[in-house]
Amino acid sequence: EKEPVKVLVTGAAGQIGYALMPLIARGVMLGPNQPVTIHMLDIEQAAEALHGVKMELIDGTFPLLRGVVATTDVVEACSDVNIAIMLAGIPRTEGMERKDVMSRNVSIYKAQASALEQHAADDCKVLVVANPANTNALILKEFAPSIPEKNITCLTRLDHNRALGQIAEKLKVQVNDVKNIIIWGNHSSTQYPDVNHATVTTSSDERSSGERSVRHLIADDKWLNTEFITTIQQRGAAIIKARKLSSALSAASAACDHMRDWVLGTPEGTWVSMGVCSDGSYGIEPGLIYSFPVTCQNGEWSIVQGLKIDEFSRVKMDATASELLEEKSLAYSCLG
Ligand code: NAX
Repeated sequence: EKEPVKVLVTGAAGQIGYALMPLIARGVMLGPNQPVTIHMLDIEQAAEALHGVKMELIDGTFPLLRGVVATTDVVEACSDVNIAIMLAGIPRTEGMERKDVMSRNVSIYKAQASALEQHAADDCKVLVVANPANTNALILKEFAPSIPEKNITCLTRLDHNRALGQIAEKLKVQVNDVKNIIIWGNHSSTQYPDVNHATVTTSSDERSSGERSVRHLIADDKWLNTEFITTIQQRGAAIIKARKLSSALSAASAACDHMRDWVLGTPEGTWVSMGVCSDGSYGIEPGLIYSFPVTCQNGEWSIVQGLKIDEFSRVKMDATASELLEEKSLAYSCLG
């Protein structure tokens, strides 16, 4: 039998953690034949709640779940983990300045960078979900220089999935038949959801089956260039408005999709969006954590090359890159 994979979930007593851990324990993230051990980390004030979640995981009698560690000790939490899902964060509450939110969050990532660097397994793959996701991942990368850059990513798969969902709804097709959307840039309202290369698999009884471009099928350029983009950019806010809580089940599901594709590979001919360290592709400043279209194979992602970028896209890709540069300098000024 396979050795269990150790998965760290930080901020595990929170909302996303509650939706995510049963998926991990059921094999949704790493496959139905892969045993797992879950390391849950949260802060002292959440210790009791964290213990409650541990009790529920035991009560879930998940066949793949070989152990649960619930701790407030970051060293114990990070020890030998192969995968780290970083949900820990402090939400922005009323009256809090953007700088305060940034400061409190990036400090967490600076501290946890060292713990991961010293105690995680050498090949540990890191997914930062907590906001500001790209900038938290950037700080983690910069303060954990011995972790290979390629092992540090942030979540934009939720935005990617939201975009697939909107196109499927518009065309009344199955979401599974839509692919190759791209989320460029920051997981924020400046992100650019790009459908220029997206396709829909069409199959019918009349011997005609194949891939048609989304631009061709949705002839309404105005909708694609305005309403579609803002719907995706504002989807998180729309969910908060409706639920009075931020996205959790969809975020947990997207985190599983991100890790599964990274570890087990993307299907032939399909790419996904991941926030990864820029190598300068598409003119994006090297070193920024920016969301690109990627394919994954043998546990490694690579940025899809050679896509044609029109003027409309260029402007939007640069705007979200500028925001990330500004966040980076704000983060450094907070860390002093
Ligand atoms: P919650 O506030 O429910 O949970 C966060 C948890 O982190 C809390 O239990 C808190 O005690 C814990 N925590 C705080 N500081 C910690 C520390 N230093 N060490 C360990 N644990 C610590 O938030 P939740 O709704 O679960 O969201 C988690 C994060 O994901 C938030 O930052 C949120 O903004 C972000 N999101 C990111 C998304 C993405 O697509 N990238 C989408 C969903 C979500 O909004």
